Amino acid sequence: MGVSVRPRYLLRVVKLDWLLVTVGLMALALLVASLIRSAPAYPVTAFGTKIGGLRALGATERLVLFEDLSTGPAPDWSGGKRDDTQVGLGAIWLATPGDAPMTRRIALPPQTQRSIVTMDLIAIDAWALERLELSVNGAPVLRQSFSSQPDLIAAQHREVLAQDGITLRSRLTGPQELGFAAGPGLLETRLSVEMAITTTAPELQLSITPLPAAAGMADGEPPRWAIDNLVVIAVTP
Ligand SMILES: [Ca+2]
Repeated sequence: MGVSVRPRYLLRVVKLDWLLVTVGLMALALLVASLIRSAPAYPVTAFGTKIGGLRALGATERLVLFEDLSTGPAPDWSGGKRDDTQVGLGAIWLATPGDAPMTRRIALPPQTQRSIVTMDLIAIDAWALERLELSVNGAPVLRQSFSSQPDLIAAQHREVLAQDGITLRSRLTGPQELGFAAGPGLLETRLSVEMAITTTAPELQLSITPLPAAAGMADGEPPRWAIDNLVVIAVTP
């Protein structure tokens, strides 16, 4: 009896191993395929070249600023403070108070013809469609309302204000709990902005101004927000 059971058992073990090998190979093939797909050739857009999601500098491009706030001196925004108390958010530049605008002048290298600016604006905790307005050289280019309250998420609105010489695109990520207070409606939403700005001016002025909700809803305490990952690239001849 034992002799007749043993081969069947062995056969089953061999079958199981092949199944594992096959699944493993399929997983490897899928991984390789996804790696190949996510490593594009060199797409050149108004916002520069990205390779595998990372920004690559061309021969005529110079990195003016790269601020993830994890190291380096405090940036000279007109207000705010560095905050690294929230693991999920990492180091950010937190607006204080939340209803005060923040402005900054950034010197550009001589002969700059175009600058490319990327940054994240982060709406923290309780937003009820209040807005952040981004301005370049004094002209508003983008207004975005935020909320992580389930009944208001769909009403978040992006308003792009066309300005000569400025190409802009933005993307909302979240809401997602990243820090500060946790609870329903207290999640964080990240607005990633990319701008290509045609400019021969010696400096670039960026402003972020908090605005009330467009619908004129009663406002309580101004909601918290932050800036992160500011990158400025200058394009010269
Ligand atoms: Ca939160």
